[in-house]
Amino acid sequence: MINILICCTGSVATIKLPSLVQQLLKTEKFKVLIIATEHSTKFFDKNDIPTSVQIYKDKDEWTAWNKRGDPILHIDLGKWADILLIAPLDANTLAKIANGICDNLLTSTVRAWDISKPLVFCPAMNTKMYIHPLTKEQIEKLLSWGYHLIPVIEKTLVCGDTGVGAMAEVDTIVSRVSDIVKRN
Ligand code: PCO
Repeated sequence: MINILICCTGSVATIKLPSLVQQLLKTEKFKVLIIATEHSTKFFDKNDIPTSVQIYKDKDEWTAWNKRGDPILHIDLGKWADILLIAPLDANTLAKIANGICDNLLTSTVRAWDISKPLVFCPAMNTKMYIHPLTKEQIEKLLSWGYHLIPVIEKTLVCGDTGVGAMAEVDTIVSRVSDIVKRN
């Protein structure tokens, strides 16, 4: 089995999280854990995620540690995972990762990631944010570290705008992730 750690952020594309988890489990290749940022929890109902899949949030980092020797969650989750999948990666977290900021459980786990293991990211954001030159600059930085990009697609977004910025389809993500683990 391959341990996959899904990290989701505050993009509306997090509504696809239950379907992403379901499709990954269906392949019978993956054990799944989730890190959800505070804002991402607005976009899914934890009852739509199988109970076998634990969901970690920021507060878990601080309840897990009281004294020397206690688990340090962002390190332990990184050690557990064979592959890290950030889906969706919103503009804010993309900017944080590109600049080394680690101010929550998700970004701390990414900051401590062993880059010899695969990290896959699926951006999702409004078209105006996506076409801003900052996005390209930051994505290129992640690519220069060997991280794998699953590009955005063009469609009518939840806000009504039509353009680039939507997260790749779940089927595309699952098949790319399967290819990447086969190669590693
Ligand atoms: C923020 N927009 C986003 C764009 C991400 N949107 C998407 C798609 C989904 C529905 O097909 C939500 C997956 O529209 O990826 O965060 C303001 S419009």
